[in-house]
Amino acid sequence: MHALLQPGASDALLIVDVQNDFCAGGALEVDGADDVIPAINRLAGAFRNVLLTQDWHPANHLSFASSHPRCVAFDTIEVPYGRQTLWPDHCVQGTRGADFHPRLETPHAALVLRKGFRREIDSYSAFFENDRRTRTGLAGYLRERGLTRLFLAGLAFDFCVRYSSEDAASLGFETFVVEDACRPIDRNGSLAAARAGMRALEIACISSTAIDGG
Ligand code: VGL
Ligand code: ZN
Repeated sequence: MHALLQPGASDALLIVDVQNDFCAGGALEVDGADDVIPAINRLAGAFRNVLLTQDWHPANHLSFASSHPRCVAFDTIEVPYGRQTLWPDHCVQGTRGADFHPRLETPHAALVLRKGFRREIDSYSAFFENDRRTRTGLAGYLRERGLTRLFLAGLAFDFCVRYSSEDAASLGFETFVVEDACRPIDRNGSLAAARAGMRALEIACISSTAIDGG
């Protein structure tokens, strides 16, 4: 029997993009997304420090296939910072699709970090935008608050959770991904690539049952 992880004062739960557009009936629906909400709510109850990310795009965002006349969703194109997957319009600022799922229960969340709000840069990671240079400020926030261990859950496992966890680990945070509280998009090998990328950085993929109260 392993000892349960005990969330403490220097631990934070980062809940990634649990928004209507990634959930059932949403514009970029992730299979099974709604099924993780009870686990995320339980986890949130076990942490004193809960932070949320919110994908938050302007209507004509560069990551939208609709912004590129000859492209369709899930194409990849070259943009000034490298390759970018194109998505259906999703999480448009101020729309219902960008709202958090109504069954997400995180009244004690301390921070909502919005990302992807610059028209010309997408942002999967909660730390660096897709140009890999523009910082969101999250590392400074965590350090200033003395939060050294980060647990991630949410959507999608192979995009925003993956890149957030990889950046967290690279920046020196002790990083855990609560895999049963995530769901992947799983397109064009993205799930296998995510597992390999996370393994290379020795990111611990754990079950919520390994967390006391989770
Ligand atoms: C995401 C694709 C586009 C995510 C956000 O939250 O994983 N994926 N925007
Ligand atoms: Zn997005």
